[in-house]
Amino acid sequence: MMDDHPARRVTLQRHILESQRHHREATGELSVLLTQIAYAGKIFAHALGRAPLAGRLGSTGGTNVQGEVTKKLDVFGNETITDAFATSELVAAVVSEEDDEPRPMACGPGAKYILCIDPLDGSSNSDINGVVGTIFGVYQPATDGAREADVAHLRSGRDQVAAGYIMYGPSTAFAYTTGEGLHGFTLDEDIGEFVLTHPAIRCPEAGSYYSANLANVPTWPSNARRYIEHLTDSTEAAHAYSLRYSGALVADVHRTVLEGGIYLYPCDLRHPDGKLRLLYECAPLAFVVEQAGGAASTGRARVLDVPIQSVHQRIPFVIGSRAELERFDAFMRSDA
Ligand code: FBP
Repeated sequence: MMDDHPARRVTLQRHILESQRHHREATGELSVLLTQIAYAGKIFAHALGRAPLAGRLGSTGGTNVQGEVTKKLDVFGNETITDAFATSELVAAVVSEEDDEPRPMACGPGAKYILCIDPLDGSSNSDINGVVGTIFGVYQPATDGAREADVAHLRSGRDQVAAGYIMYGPSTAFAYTTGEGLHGFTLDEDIGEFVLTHPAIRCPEAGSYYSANLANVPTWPSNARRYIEHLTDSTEAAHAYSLRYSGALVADVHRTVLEGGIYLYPCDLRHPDGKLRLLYECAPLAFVVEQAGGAASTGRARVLDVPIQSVHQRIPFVIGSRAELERFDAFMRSDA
């Protein structure tokens, strides 16, 4: 029940600063960094709402390093978030889905963070006024403290000190973790502030929704195919399941942390290593969902334990309620 006097509401900035107080060693840099991501998110939310009016729909005519058609909004989102850090001295480099290589940021010695972003998640939804999102992971690789952080020192998703997503839907949602639970905010456009609406989100232990591109099932590994057959076989499944697949990972994960269930993108014939990217899609969402009591797996390993080998590395990705993940992993271990 929200207290109606706006002054009493907990804004994102206040929430970040209050959690900073729990850390004597904190310098405030991470707090400013998170606030800066939220600021860029507000700018992007506004631009998304006006995109059809501002001629920002459609593609640029080019492709990105992934070989995907680049949308004008991919570029705008990427520039908006990267520009927010260009002169901040907070971030040594930005790794983005839209850039071939990490972008070094102007920074002084000791910039200890690497920001990894998927500026426009669900880009296939962007021209049809569908839900899209932004995903971010803040990594603090081991450094000797003298030099700034180096992408080459990133080891795994465990190097993250913060992660989250912004979902641009009927309302704009911001969810983040710094390792002290998952907290959700809603943009109050009247006052231009993200306000706490979903404190300490807990992902239900099990759920009735599953999300997957079923068109790929015929070329999934046989165990994963067996798992989906099990889910959709009412005589076998623990309970009835319904399919929900929005085309935007952020939206499917947001529903899953709030209502339970499972999202799957295993490897398949077109994506032999999986489709989704470890550094700026899978590892940030794995950190987020684990902080809400859920889990994330490749089918063989916990996503946060996967060693980082390249900035655009892809992995098979399954995420959601703990009981659903345990069941999926059991199928992947079994001799189907
Ligand atoms: P983008 O970041 O390029 O949008 O790619 C990720 C994504 O669009 C996810 O949001 C979504 O769940 C999935 O890929 C959809 O893939 P497919 O079209 O193969 O089902």
